[in-house]
Amino acid sequence: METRKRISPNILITGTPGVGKSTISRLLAERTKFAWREVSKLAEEYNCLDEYDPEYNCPFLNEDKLLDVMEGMVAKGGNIVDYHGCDFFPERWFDGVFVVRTNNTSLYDRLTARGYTGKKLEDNIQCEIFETLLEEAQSSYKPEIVQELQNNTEDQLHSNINTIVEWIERWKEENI
Ligand code: DAT
Repeated sequence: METRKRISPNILITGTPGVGKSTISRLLAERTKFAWREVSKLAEEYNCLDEYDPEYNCPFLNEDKLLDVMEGMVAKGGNIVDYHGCDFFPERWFDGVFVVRTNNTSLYDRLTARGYTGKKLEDNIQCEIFETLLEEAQSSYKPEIVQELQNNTEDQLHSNINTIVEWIERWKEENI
């Protein structure tokens, strides 16, 4: 089947919890008028959560059901998809994948402020140290569409928004 070209790109914002995905997605959605798709919220809203995982104190995501829900949303482009995982989305959904990164001390402070403790805190810090999401993105999407964004400071936050806005403008010049 021939896939119809999108007139606006779909963007995936991924990374360890606490790196700043929602902050970036919210500001970017305000600037671009793209739709911000918070996968965790969509999963709750559309009942895509299965039984409880006692180890992490959170429910399992029913990925197939979520993908069915999201397929229609992403079809036309102009979406910012925000999630701490990226290997289960269809590769064809995304034109640009941005992996947000934060140094250990800042991430520790942000997650502690969020109330994370013990194993949940340690696992998320390890996830960032081992570049788990970066590797997941690099193994799931073409390398030329995957970009890392350091997001430790307010200055970096604003420059990251500008980087993505400029990327969107370039994509439009090259694709429509
Ligand atoms: P995520 O959606 O990846 O879990 P978030 O957007 O909720 O992360 O951000 C976690 C916290 O960090 C939140 O209190 C906002 C803050 N934050 C995000 N980006 C930042 C930045 N560049 N500089 C300082 N604080 C930032």
